[in-house]
Amino acid sequence: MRSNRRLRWAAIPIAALLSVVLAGCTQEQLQGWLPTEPGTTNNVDRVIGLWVTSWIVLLVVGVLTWGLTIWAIVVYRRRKGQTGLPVQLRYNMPIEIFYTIVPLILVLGFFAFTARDQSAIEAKYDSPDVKIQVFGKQWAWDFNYVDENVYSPGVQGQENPDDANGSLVESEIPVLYLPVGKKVEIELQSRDVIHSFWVIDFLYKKDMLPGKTNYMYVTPEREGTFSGKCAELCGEYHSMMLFNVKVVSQQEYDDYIQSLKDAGQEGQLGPEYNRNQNLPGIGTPAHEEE
Ligand SMILES: [Cu+2]
Repeated sequence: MRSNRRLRWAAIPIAALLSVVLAGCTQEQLQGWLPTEPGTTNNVDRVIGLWVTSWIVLLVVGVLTWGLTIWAIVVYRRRKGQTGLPVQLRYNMPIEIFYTIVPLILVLGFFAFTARDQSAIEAKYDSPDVKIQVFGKQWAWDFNYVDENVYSPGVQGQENPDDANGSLVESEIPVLYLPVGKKVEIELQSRDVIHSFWVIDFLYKKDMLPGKTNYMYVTPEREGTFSGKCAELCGEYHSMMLFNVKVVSQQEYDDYIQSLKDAGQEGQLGPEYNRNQNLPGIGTPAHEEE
């Protein structure tokens, strides 16, 4: 009974401490240090929710497990004068059922919530407002604005000569413009090897495979400039395969499209520029519609 009372007295300061700690959480901590802000796209909050909830569940399991481990070590430690093995416990059915059922529930739970969120994030837009086609290539990106029939070819990032840390010249990095609040379909293809299209703040990346077309569906909901990278080691200058996504108002988007037209960049950069095109035995990569 004495330890019970001691526990109760300990519970009050622990609860107080916990509420102070949680109340003092920064936004960064509340979103589990994910590199974005809530509401950046229609999918970001869902990803943050799954990530943070999973960590809370795992930490609770972890604290219980560490607690029981330490408790067993302390309470059942070898005392002065003890020899031989302590009493061995086997075939304890309640414990065996417990540690079979609980992990099963955890794994099924993580699977179910992941599958639910994944199918929501991957849901196809039947009538997207904007269609973009992206080609990954060693080591840059080509962007086609499909509806407006204009394109923006990317060149490899250029190292900043004034910076010993090897940063890239920001103005040379390929830029993809997207209008805010619009349903965007992004078609992903590769001209040579496997790349991966990763917009960091969107908390989403998808592989670009030669000869295979992938899609991502996203509605950007916050204006701003967001960093993108190739997320699949694709050769010597993989680290320079950067891009920026500018989420802008419809007006700015239209102005940008007009600037591409003014620059004469009408038409589309198609799969005919794929490097694997000319290898023996390889025909035109199938341009899959679905
Ligand atoms: Cu790459």
